[in-house]
Amino acid sequence: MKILVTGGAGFIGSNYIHYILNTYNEDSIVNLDKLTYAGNVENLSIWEDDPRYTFVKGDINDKELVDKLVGDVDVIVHFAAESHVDRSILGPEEFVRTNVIGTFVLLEAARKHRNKRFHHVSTDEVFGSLGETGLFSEKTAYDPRSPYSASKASSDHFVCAYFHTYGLPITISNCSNNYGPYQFPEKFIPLSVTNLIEKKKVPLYGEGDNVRDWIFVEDHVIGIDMVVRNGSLGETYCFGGDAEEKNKDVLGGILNEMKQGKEMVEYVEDRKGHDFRYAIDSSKAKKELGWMPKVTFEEGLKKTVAWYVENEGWWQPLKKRVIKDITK
Ligand code: NAD
Ligand code: TDX
Repeated sequence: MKILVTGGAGFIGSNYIHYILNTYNEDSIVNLDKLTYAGNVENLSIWEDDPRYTFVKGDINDKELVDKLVGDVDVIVHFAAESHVDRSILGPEEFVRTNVIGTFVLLEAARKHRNKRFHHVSTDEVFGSLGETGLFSEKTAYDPRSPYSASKASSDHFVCAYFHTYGLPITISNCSNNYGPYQFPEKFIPLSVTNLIEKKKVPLYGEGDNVRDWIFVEDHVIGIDMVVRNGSLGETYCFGGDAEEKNKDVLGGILNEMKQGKEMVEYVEDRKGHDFRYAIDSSKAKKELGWMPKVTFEEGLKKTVAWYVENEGWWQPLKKRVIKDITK
């Protein structure tokens, strides 16, 4: 299979490319990435000389480039997006441009090239916010509440529309909060770990009572691969880690792992429109694809803390990039 990966220099895309190239000798990958602040081509430097891997620096909004690349592959696995909720609150425009229009550009190219197989990587945030009980599933109605989730919901709808209207062979996956190696240190877990390494306090929004369902990134990429190979066309699959945690307990676990005390927590103003709880019912993926999350939250958190401790040379320059970006 020749796969066009978009956004492969980001967190989940990098992990996906490592997994595919390590698992399947016969597959090759073209990685199209704009290298925004969140993209890091060095994540994949071990594949530079491998003939199965090609990197193309470019924008998914560049119609001519996208047309050329799509024409030359069997499958498109679409990760590229603006992905940080806080940034979408500060400036939503880029989220519309990349997440909505960029997805549309890719869909048009897939349609033009005689309906190329298209997998769209999406999020559980499109379903909105849960109260204390209940779970999101493939049947949950969309109810996005942040500019980020609204842009992802919009892209999901376009992908579905191309299946119903043009018969484009699509699948969609909606996943809960990922964590693990190569996650940009603006997201909660890597921000917490790297701040603590730097002996800085960790900002905890509101009372820290919001709940997320944490999935180790490798479990997510295995799920995506199963959908790409064996998923039913036109279908959505939800993936979650079966690991619901309050933010304050996640931070408690990190402090414990890093042998630091509660004085390192700084309670700060809450995020605007902060979704209270996300939790996923993955039974469809388990039943139809034989998928299961393998890494427990305790194991995954240990591995993640160890990875950031060992890879300071990876995240230090990225943290400087964020500070420059936000203060410019
Ligand atoms: P990320 O921010 O780490 O990476 C995004 C990548 O896309 C970067 O390499 C960036 O350079 C690239 N990109 C951005 N705009 C582009 C453009 N216009 N053209 C080409 N490349 C562009 O994001 P991530 O956390 O790896 O998320 C990947 C996908 O998974 C996103 O679609 C996101 O919505 C989805 N998702 C993420 C999570 C999560 O917890 N991180 C959970 C569920 C779904
Ligand atoms: O400094 C922080 N302090 C804090 O308390 C940050 C950055 C976050 N938080 C809270 C907000 C959330 O309740 O931690 C929780 C997780 O925050 P993020 O890491 O920003 O993730 P979230 O907003 O839940 O969205 C993530 O999961 C779904 C990804 O960023 C999305 O791309 C994905 O779609």
